[in-house]
Amino acid sequence: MAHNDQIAEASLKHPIVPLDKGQLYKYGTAGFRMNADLLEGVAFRVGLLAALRSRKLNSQAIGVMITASHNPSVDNGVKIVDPMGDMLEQDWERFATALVNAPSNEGLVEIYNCLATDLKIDLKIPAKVIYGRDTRPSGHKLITALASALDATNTEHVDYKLLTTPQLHYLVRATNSEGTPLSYGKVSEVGYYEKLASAFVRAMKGKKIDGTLTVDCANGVGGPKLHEFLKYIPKDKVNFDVKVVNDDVLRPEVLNLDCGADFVKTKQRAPPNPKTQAGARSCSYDGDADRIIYYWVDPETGFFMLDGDRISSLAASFIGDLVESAGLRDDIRIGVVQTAYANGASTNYITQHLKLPVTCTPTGVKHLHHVAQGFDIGVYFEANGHGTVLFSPDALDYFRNKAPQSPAQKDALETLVALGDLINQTVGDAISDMLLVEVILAHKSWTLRDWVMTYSDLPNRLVRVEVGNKDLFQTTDAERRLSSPEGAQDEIDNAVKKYKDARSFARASGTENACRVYAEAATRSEANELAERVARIIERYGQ
Ligand code: G16
Repeated sequence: MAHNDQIAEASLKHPIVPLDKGQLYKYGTAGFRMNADLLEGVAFRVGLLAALRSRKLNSQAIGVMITASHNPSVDNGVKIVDPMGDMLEQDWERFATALVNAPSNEGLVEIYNCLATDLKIDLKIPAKVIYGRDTRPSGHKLITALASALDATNTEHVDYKLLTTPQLHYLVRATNSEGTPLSYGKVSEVGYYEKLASAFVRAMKGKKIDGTLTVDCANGVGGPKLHEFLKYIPKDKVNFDVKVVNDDVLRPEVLNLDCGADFVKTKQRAPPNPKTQAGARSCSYDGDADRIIYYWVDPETGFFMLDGDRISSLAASFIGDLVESAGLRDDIRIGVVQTAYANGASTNYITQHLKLPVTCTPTGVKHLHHVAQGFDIGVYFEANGHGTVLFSPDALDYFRNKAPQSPAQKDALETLVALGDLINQTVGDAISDMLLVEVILAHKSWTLRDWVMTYSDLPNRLVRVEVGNKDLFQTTDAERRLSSPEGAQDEIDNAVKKYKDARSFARASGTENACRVYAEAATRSEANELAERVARIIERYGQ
């Protein structure tokens, strides 16, 4: 069989580290993610799978992103991107797991060949893999391991070096659609900036942005990339005043440290450094710039946060109005996708006020994306700020080709077309989502305070709980209930009953070695108390 000796030889240089207590490596919420010291062999083996996947899909380019996103800098991660720029097809996650957990070199070659035979993959046809990494120093070593697997399998590969995660997703789709009628844009980082900048200008339609936006880049790759992107906005067309903070990528230890979207969302406060000026319109990205949270500190009432649920309802409402103005309400089906973390008030607002259907999926944009694809316009956001809006090719065609009956209709159709280019269609993208929010606020002449006024969030609290073995915790009902360990869900139910308008659930994180507990209740103190109670239950069952 092809490549056997090369794989065996190269694999010796990038060995897999056995995990404690016979545990297995798992393809989690966003690929393999853990302490970077454990990942060299994983990156090599993911390279083998990416090559197989490319050959299975008639030599289309597959992406591999090296990032641990919101995790601390000692961690890293490896995830695979499918040809349209979406996440690896879920069926293939178990193949990735099988390859990565192969116990020996011989076992690895055997599983590789078995997969090729079972999946009817012709190992002689060309394969292509493109990849990028965030700013973590461990990224170099992992890229070397990945490239070594690609060389061993005679796979063409392109190293795009430092990228945000959504930029790699863009490049994968652009590569595979190049020269076709569905071309997604130029196959380069510059192509990404040009596409967003041009769509931003068109979507703004001459509207003015009010004041400065402060962007906290979590000291991650979003910092240099945002600086770069801003150069592409024509100042004479849009006056977008951005102050970039927490953009230090030279000291790895400060990545995601007391800043960034995850910090703001979980701590429900602004990053302490630099001090957020009262009233300043602010947002935070995460370490690989695929999540965004808006906020401001009110001089009188304190901190206000506009998270993924808020962006979702803002986008759904604005796009719904445009569809209405374009006279397409009966032709275009809009749907919203959330997870169990969505604030109950946002779900009520979307279903009752916007009159749009809401679907709940398990955590992980890979789940939300899939459901959103079932609509003409699918709006999906996780509360943590990770999400996007998908326009079906038919909907985009419709917007482009419908003959407007009035100036208002023409305006709405043009804005919809521009949004189709502005919003990253492959995955949640902090830069693109930020531009979307800025466009909407400018069109509505809204401040963040106006945006907050649309509805009141139910007080909520998210707690991270360290447990001995997070795999004990299995869920059902889109992660809203625990199916094991036995008895844990009954105890959570009993705790919830003690509070008014309350809800709580627990699940194992797919990106960290911990469980997460979410609680919502009528008052802040009750939400805090309930979250602590449920956290104690999880601690006890997780020992
Ligand atoms: C990843 C996923 C998100 C998910 C988050 C947290 O985000 O892409 O969809 O919400 O992990 O997942 P978990 O609760 O399982 O740890 P990121 O930004 O870290 O890649």
